[in-house]
Amino acid sequence: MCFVAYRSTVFPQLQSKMEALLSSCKLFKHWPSILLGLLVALAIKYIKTYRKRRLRTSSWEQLEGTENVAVEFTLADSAIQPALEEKPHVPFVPGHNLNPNGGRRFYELMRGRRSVRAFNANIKPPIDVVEDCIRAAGTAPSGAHTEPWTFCVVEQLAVKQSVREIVEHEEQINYSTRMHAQWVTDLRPLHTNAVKPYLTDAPYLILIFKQTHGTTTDGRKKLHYYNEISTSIAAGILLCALQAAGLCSLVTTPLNCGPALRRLLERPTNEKLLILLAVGYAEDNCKVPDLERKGLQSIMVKY
Ligand code: IYR
Repeated sequence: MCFVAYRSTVFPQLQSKMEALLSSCKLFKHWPSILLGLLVALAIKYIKTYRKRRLRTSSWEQLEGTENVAVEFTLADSAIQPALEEKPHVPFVPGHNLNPNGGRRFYELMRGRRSVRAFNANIKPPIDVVEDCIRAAGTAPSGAHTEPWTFCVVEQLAVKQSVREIVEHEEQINYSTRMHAQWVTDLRPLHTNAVKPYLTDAPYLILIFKQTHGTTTDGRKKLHYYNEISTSIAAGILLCALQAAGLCSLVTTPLNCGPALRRLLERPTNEKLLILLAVGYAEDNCKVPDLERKGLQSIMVKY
């Protein structure tokens, strides 16, 4: 407005020309019909989308936002069957009565968990212990009980060496170009860098894959709802189980390494690497950062 007012005092002829142009403009003359047209177009679009949904013609992108696996579903409502067998529910068997000390004891156990980056390469925990921990992880809740996870346990040195090569190659690029200066600086107190001896020293590497979809018993694509959150919960339970078994671990999420590691382990394309864990015993004289954890008052809000 100010601009027009200023210009009008300077260029009165220009102002009158602009006014004539505006009053002759069809857009201004016919705005009620244009508005009506737009509303009709929007209504048609809405009806079309609604009908598409009714036919269950949807893709993973619509259902899962960022999870980029394209799976088309074109079944009419009547042909859709649940992926799980529809059976009568069974009585719930409570595991234990309330143990008032259970939470405190579990906290005492878990507060001792630290991310360990230096592993004892000479002492290997029994595989049965690792297997029990993975069994525990497999008890995690999952979207529609789809159990959308795969735990790859690597103990062969040659495979660990290949994992290390892939990760170190990418981490060189991550630290030098992909991670911004603030990120690299924030990691300085943790003493991390692109060199990862723990990938070959740790007796076990556990690569946790989320399955973006599965296959039904009759060979159809099976939707894996909330596969990332479900697999992350399973990974959390695995960390607790490893801690309970007296094992040390390191959670890593190697940036840009997923596809190469998936190919190395010959996993199918519906599996995406979520977390790589190094597992074993800490090296003698292992040091960890001097960190504090937030207290209850700053992580819990009561209503
Ligand atoms: N993935 C890199 C960098 C890294 C990132 C975060 I965030 C950490 O908490 C620790 C490390 C690495 O493993 O070195």
